[in-house]
Amino acid sequence: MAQRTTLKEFESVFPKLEETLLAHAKKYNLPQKELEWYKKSLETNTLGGKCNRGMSVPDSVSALLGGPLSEEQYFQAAALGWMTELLQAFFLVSDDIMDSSITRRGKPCWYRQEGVGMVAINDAFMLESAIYTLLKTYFRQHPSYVALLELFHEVTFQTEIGQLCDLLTAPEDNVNLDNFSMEKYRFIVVYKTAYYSFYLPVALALHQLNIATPKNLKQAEDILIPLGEYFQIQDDYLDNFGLPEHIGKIGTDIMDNKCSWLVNQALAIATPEQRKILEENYGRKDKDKEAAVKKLYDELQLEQRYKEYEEKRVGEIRELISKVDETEGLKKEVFEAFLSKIYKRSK
Ligand code: GPP
Ligand code: MG
Ligand code: MG
Ligand code: MG
Repeated sequence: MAQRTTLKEFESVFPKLEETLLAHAKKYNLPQKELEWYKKSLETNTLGGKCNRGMSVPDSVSALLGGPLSEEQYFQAAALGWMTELLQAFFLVSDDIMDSSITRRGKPCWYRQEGVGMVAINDAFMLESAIYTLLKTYFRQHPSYVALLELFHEVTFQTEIGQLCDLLTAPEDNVNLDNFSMEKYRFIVVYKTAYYSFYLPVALALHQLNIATPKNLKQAEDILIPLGEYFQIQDDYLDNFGLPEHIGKIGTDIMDNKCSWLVNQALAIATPEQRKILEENYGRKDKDKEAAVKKLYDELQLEQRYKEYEEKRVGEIRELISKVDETEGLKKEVFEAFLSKIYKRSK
C-alpha cells in the first residue's frame, strides 16, 4: 500500500538541505550579514505553504512502488520535493512583484517586507540557484542526473512562457477585452501552472526510480496537464470568491487586468450592457471599479457556473485516470492522490 507523507515528516528534511545551501555559500566566504539574509529568504519564501507540490514527489514515489519508502528513498524524494518548492518560491517571489500583490501565505509578500524591496529580485534568482546546488550535491551520481537537470530547466522555461503570455495579455494601461479568449487562457494556465505544479513532481518521481520512459512520461503529461488546468481555474475562482483568510492572499486579478477564467466566462454570457460594465471597470487600479466587476460576477452567477464546471471537469479527469495503462510502471493511484488533494479545495 502506498503511503502519504505528512507535512511534519516532509519539513523534517528541510534543515539538512538548508545547511547544505548555507555551506555552499560559505565556501565563497559570503559575509555573515549576507549569509543571514540568504537564510532568511530561504526560510520565509520556501516554508509556510501547503507544500502540496513538494509532498507529491514522495507520495508519487510511494504510489509507483506500491509501498513505503526506505529511509534513503524518502530522503531523495523529499529532496526533489524541496527543489520543487524552491522552484515555486522563485516563481512566487517574482510573480508577486509582477502582479503588485499585497500578501502571500498570510503575510506581506517578500518584496513588501521591511528592508527587502527590489533585493527580492536577486533573492528570487538565488532561490532558483539553490535547486541546482541541491541537485548536484545529492544526485550527481544518480543515473538520471542529466534527465533531472534537463527537466528542471525545461519546466522553468515552460513556466516562463506561460508567465509571459499572462503578462502581455494583461497590459496595465490598455484594457481591451478582445484580447481575452479561452484559447489564450488555456495556453497561459497550462504553461504558467500545470507543468511545474503537476507534471514536474510525477516526472521527478519516475526519474528518481529510473523508470521514466517516453510512453509513461507522455501518459502522465496527458492527465496532469488537464489536472493543472483545473487547478489554475480554481485559483482564478478563489482569487475572487475565496476568503483572504483562507487562501492567504488578496485577489488582484480584476485590477491587474488578468485573462482569468472568470472574466472569460463573463464575456461568454454577458449582454451588451453587461459587457459595457466590464469595459469601463475591468483592469483599473480603483476599488470602486473592482467592486462593480465583482457585482457583475455575482449577477452572472459565476460561482454557480464554476461549481458546474468543477463537477464536469472532475468527471472527465476521473475518466482519463481510469484509462491509465499501468504496463510501464505508472499507477492510477499517482493521479487519484493529486485529484483528491485538490477537489473542492478552498485554499
Ligand atoms: C500563478 O499565477 C503562476 C505562477 C506563480 C508562475 C509564475 C511564473 C514566473 C516565471 C514568475 P497567479 O499570479 O495567478 O498566482 P497567485 O494567484 O498565487 O499570485
Ligand atoms: Mg500572482
Ligand atoms: Mg501572476
Ligand atoms: Mg491567482
